[in-house]
Amino acid sequence: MMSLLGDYTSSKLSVFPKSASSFSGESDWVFHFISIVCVIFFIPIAVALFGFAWKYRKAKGQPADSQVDHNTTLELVWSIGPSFLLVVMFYFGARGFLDMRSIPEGAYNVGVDAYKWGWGMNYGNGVIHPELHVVAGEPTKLTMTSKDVIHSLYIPSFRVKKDIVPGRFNYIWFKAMEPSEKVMTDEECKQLADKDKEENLSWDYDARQCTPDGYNFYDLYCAEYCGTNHSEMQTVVVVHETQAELDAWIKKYSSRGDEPPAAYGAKLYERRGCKSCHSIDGSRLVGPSYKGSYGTMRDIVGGDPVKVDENYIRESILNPKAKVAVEQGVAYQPVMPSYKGQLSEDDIYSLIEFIKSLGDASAAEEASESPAEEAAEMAAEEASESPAEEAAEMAAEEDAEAANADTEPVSVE
Ligand code: HEC
Ligand SMILES: [Cu+2]
Repeated sequence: MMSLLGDYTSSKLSVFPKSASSFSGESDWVFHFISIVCVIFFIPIAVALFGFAWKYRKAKGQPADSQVDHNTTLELVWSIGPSFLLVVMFYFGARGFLDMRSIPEGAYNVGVDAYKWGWGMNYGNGVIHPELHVVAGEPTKLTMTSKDVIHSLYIPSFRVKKDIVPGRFNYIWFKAMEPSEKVMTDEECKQLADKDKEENLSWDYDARQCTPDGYNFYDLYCAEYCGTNHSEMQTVVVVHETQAELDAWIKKYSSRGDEPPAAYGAKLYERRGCKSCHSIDGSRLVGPSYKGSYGTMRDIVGGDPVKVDENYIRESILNPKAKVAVEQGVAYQPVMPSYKGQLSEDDIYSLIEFIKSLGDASAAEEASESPAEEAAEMAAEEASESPAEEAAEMAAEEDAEAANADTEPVSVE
């Protein structure tokens, strides 16, 4: 898990992180203007308050009498004078606000899925990654929704923040001005990543101050500080110099390529947030550990135990509420979000292979089955399902989901 602060402040005098979007100039200016006006008024008012209290105090025991008097000129001056200042504040505040609210046509769109406890940035074509990658000088629009509770996306350097509410889309836009620098070569990154792999660690953004692709970055936080781990929902924004560079980055993550499925599954496990709820060392987190689970019998709520096999894992990923796991007599909270439409069949296959690679209780009995036989079996299974059947199934599932959504209150955990 990343910990705090990659952003450097713009200067030793400033408390703000570096200003890096088209909003930050005006936002900082208005903030400083209002703060300075407040201080300019506060000091003389406070001095006069204490001064007069001292000057007109009475000795102990003397009865109080009213000093109220009226001076029309004075009252007009101190009412109308400051109201001009308020109008100036409102004008600049409203101008900045409207600018943030009017999303330019043709902005580059990235989908944002917030969940307990992480982010999935959706670049289309099944490419979903926890890091936010955008292009410098181009408007970017974020289309944001939550899978569970209310989250809040906050990019301090860009001066943008907005709540993300389950069951609806919220939008923000920004124009990043300064590209991230490539501070580590691919070679260096690879060496570090290999070392991490040996030691079973994940990439330490904070210590290295760069992403696994070698870029320095801006911080992205969840600012909904009201539940267990929102404060750990930290990720990074990388600003590419050109669209071509961004496209190349997206392509790199677009599919498994010729990587072995289990190794790719391990990456998805980190990238797609399974890691925040499932351990691979046997410890019980929000969900069951994957370690040695494959091929064992799993108790479920309101049904006979089921075998942890390909179909059960696939169903658990696409429709987690269908069978809710029980371990040592204690049922898990059914909080896993559905990944339906979010993972390709190959992704799911890779995740299954990854879970298998963490210990396979059925390895011995299945050893006799050749890979070819297995593939044939899977193809046959898929073929047997007609499109009509599938559609009916999906409709039924959606109904069930809708029913769930109705009964589940929106909680800000
Ligand atoms: C918010 C936490 C959370 C996230 C994120 C999450 N899961 Fe789960 N998962 C759970 C919980 C809780 C259960 C047990 C309850 C249930 O069966 O629905 C579960 C159950 C499972 C099971 C059944 C395991 C068993 O041994 O019975 C599988 C397989 C699984 N998840 C896979 C995944 C994969 C793959 C991902 C990432 C793509 C993922 N989960 C992401 C919480 C999560
Ligand atoms: Cu959050």
